[in-house]
Amino acid sequence: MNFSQGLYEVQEKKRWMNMEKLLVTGAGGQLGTELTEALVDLYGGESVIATDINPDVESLFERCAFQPLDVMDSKALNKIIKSKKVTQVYHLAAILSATGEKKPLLAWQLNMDSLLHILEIAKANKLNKIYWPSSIAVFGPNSPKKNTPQYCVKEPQTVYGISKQAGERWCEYYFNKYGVDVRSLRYPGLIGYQSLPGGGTTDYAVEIYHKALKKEPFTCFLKADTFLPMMYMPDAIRATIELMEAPREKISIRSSYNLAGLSISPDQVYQSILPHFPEFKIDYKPDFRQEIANGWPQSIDDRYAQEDWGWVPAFDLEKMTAEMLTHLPHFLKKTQGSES
Ligand code: VAH
Repeated sequence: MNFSQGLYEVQEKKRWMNMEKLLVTGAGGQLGTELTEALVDLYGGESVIATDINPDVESLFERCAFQPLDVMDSKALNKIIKSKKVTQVYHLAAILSATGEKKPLLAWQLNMDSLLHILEIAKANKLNKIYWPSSIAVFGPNSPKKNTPQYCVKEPQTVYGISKQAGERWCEYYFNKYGVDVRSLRYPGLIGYQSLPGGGTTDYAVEIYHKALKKEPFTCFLKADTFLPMMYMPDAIRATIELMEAPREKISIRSSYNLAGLSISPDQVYQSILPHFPEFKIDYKPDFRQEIANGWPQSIDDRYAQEDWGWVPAFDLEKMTAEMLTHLPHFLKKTQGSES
C-alpha cells in the first residue's frame, strides 16, 4: 500500500467511524468507564453517548454526552436509539455474580430483559453492530477446570452465569434468524485502576492494590490458592475493540468467544506486590464468594479468538502489578482529591 493510498484508507476509515453513533449502557461500571473512554478515543466524543441508571456518574464523562437511562425501560431505549440515530450499542449494564446471588430474580430480569430489548431494537432498526459481554461465569463445576475449551458442558451455578449462558443463546439466535451483528466475549475477571469493581467475585484482585498503596493489611475473601482467569483492563478493552472491528466474515462464534489473559491466585497477586511493598500483609477469610469461584475455571483456552481475529494478550502478572501500582495513586488523587 503506497502512502497516498494509506492516507486514503485512514481518511475513509475515519469517515466511516464518524458516521457511526455509539450508545453505551452501564457506562458508569468497572468496564463501562474505561470502554467508553476508548470508544471516544476511536470515534470522537460527538459519536458516543454514555448512559447509566445512576445519574451521579455523569461527571465521569467529560468528552462525550451522558444521559441517565434505565435499560429495563424498552420505550426509553427505543426513543434514545431512534432520536440520536444510534448505529451501534455496547450493552454493558448487568448485575454481576456476587450481587446477583443476593438479588437473584432482579439479576435475571435485568440481565435478560435488557438484552432482549436491545436485540429486538437492533433487529427492528437494522443497527450496524451490538456488543454484549458474557463471562467465564457461564462455566460450572463440571466444566474442565484447566484450559477450559470454547465448547464443553456448562452448568453455571450463579444467576449471573445462568443469565450469561441464556444471553449467549439469544445472541446466536438473533444473528442466525435475523442477521443482527451481535458480538460477545466471555471476559475473565477484570483488573483496572480507573474504576472500582462492583459486586463481583473477582473484585479482590482490584481491592488488594488499593490496600497495598494505603499501606494497610488486606483481608482476602478467597483462599490463597484460588486460581481464576483474570485480565488487565487495557487487554480487555483492546480485545473488545479488535473483536468489534474484525470483518464480519471472520467471526465464527456468535454466542460468545472464550478470552484468555492470566490465570492467577490471590497469593500470586500478593507475591507480585511484595517487591514494591515489602511490609504489605495479607490474611484470608473466604466468604460466600469462595463457593462461586470454586465453580469457575482456573484457565481458559481461547484458540478461536486467536485464530478468528488474532487475539494475543499483552500483560503478564508482573507487568500488570507494576502498571497498577504506578497509575492507581494518580487516579485516586484525581478522583478523590487526595493521595492514596
Ligand atoms: C464477577 N467480575 O466477578 C465478574 C466476572 C469472571 C467474573 O464476570 O462477577
